[in-house]
Amino acid sequence: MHSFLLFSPEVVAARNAGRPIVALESTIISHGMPYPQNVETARKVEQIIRDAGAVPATIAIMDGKICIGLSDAQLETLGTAPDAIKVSRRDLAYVLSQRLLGATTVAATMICAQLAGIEVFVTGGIGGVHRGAETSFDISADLQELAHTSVAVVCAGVKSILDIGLTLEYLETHGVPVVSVGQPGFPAFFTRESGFDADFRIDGAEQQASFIRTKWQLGLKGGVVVSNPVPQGFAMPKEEIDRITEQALREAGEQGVTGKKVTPFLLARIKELTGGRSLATNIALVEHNALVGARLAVALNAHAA
Ligand code: PSU
Ligand code: MN
Repeated sequence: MHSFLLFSPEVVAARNAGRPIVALESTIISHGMPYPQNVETARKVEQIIRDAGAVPATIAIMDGKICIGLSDAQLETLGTAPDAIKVSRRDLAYVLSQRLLGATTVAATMICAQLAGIEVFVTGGIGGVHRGAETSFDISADLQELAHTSVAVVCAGVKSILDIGLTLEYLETHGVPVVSVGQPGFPAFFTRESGFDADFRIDGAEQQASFIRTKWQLGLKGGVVVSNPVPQGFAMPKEEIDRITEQALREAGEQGVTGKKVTPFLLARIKELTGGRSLATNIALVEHNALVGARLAVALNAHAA
């Protein structure tokens, strides 16, 4: 086993017993939600996964180790630390070797999950091609990771802070299948529809598992996006989120926000501009993704590799 990995007792027991494990990212805790809702949500999501018959493994970088599964105290540290570093593929070796506190993005969590032998990962939204990427070159490393790293990522689509059409084009170019659950449409995080269809609608966990296992058995490395819309009743009004997104994007441009700061800036501004209402949507969709991800992990575990 990789010397950088440190498994929690719960995850060690799950591995020994061959039980299904679901990875969870930590940037959503450190940079995606305010305290204390971030820590409360992290715990709730872990419990939803347990109740559905799988074992949660929240991933973060601490004390020179890739921690696979965090204690309550570690979750609290991540949720309150002002200096947690957002870690994507580029940052991983730096934060590990310098023994800094790191919260993993979708890209970094996929890398760590693969190292740990975990096939399913649950998050809120993935990164993508930013609007104006033709001049900024701002394309999330999450997409390259999906191209190369064989982990299924359950999410609620991508936010309309991004160019959703270009994000789907990019995924197609790199051979990353985009599955939708319960509807043909690819969701847009706060809203159930983006105006684009996913590639394949597959509603059942068993059928999703069969598809994903077949892809990997064919030697087709790389991820699969399993997009699950926010539950009805928790979605935000489209006009409101469109208006607020435009404002947040304008402010990011005016303030010269670039690089890895762009996504956290936009997420925080949207939360402020919705008066915190976007947070309830965010929590509801992550919880629902946890259920879908746990069921998928259970089904994949039954389809031996
Ligand atoms: N999109 C969201 N919520 C998030 C993120 C993206 O709707 O919390 C986080 C995830 O950790 C994702 C990262 O992997 O932001 C992408 O950042 P960037 O765009 O800098 O690659
Ligand atoms: Mn970026």
